Amino acid sequence: MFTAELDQTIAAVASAPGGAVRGIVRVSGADAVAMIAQVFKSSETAVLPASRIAYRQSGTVRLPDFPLVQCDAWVWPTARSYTGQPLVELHLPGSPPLLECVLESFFKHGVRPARAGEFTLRAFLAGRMDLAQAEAVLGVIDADDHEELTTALNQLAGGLSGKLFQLRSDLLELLADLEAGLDFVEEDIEFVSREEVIRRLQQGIDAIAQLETQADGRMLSDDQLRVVLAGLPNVGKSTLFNALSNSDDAIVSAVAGTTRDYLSTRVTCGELKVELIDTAGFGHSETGIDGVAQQLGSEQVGEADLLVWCVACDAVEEEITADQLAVDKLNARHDRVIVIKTRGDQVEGGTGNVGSRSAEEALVVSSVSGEGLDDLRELIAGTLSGNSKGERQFVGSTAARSRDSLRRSRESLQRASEAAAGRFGDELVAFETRAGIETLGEIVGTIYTDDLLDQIFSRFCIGK
Ligand SMILES: Nc1nc2c(ncn2[C@@H]2O[C@H](COP(=O)(O)OP(=O)(O)OP(=O)(O)O)[C@@H](O)[C@H]2O)c(=O)[nH]1
Ligand SMILES: [Mg+2]
Repeated sequence: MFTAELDQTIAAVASAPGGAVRGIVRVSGADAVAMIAQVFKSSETAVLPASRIAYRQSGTVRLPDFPLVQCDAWVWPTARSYTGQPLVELHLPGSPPLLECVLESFFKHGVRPARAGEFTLRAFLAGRMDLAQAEAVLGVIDADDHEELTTALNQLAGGLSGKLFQLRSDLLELLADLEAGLDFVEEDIEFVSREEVIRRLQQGIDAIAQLETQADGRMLSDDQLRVVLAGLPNVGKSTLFNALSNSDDAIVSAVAGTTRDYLSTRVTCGELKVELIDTAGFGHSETGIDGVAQQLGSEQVGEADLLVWCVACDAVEEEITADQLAVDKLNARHDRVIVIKTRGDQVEGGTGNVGSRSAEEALVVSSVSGEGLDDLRELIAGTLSGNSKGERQFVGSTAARSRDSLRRSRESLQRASEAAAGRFGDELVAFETRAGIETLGEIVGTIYTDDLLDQIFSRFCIGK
């Protein structure tokens, strides 16, 4: 669908929708410069050499139903532009009807409306940027905090692409050595020893595994992670919910069974944004002890990415027994449960008399004094991100798309390594290595399909 239409000249409003001080109309394609002449008249007399890479001219725009409008034209007359083809931007007062009218006059002269992401798609197809960088353009536009913006800008600058490029070129070198050996198989010349092949494959596998971890971490922060506060009635879950979210949304009272439904809010734990959920105390529904089982199977518990089980430091004997029963059941169903001790200020030294096994080493927090709250945030972030610190490499969409490619590439290299270790023929080792390299190529777009391009660029807005 895409590649055939590259010779068509396209145009769109490239500035944000709605009124603004400045508005931009962008035109790209072989006829871009000629098209501008239809509406724009430069007020400058000097004739610019056609060889210029880029220039700006001030002038006016003439439109049927408008008085003359002041306008600057930014012109990239050669392939050395964002899109890799002649490109012009008209910078005008940002009035939507004016911008529409300029566009209309282009469309009348045979220019086609640009599709979502089509300017960046052209940049990719012209080799001006790779796929990971193209996605980073979207990452920059969509970033909603400083960290996301930094990640996207790094990816746009080629941080991730550079790593992948290095990885691919190391593997290509290995492949060349393997294939050279295949050519001389009769002469029994070994260009690279088996040990060396295995070592270099392992380097590749390790590098990919590292990228996979980063892509996984990135996915975690993109999908809202659900952290559920659970525990017996009256242990201080709602108070903790309020303390962590700096709010007083949840109703708190000394009467056990205060929270009947659940509440949720977004909080930041370390580097992660999570959805924090306050639930009703276990075993306090009208159904008595059956309530524990019911709540274990509840939606909130079932869909939790992490359960923070709260035990009060000042719990009494029978509460401790009930707590141990409930937490054992929970542990049997969930692999992500952390136990904490609440109401830490209620007992001397803060450690409390909680006798249950699961709480022995537990973090002590107090929503009243604020003790342990920062540690709890860190503990939540650490548990959810598998303690994978380290800088972010991926914008979310690239991470989502790359995970599968990274995994398949690593598996191919693993098979290559097993073949090398198992004294299979070099052909097989070379075959799997080549497959691994090709799969890696999907991430930067050395290899792509129209479907993949459609999927990526249709998420852009028109004009980008
Ligand atoms: N001293 C002290 N009291 C606390 C703390 N956290 C909660 N409380 C008190 O403990 C009681 C119960 O608190 P809630 O937050 O309602 O407990 P809950 O676990 O949500 O209770 P249910 O919704 O009934 O299951 C209230 O009287 C709170 O004021 C704390 O850190 N220190
Ligand atoms: Mg509550």
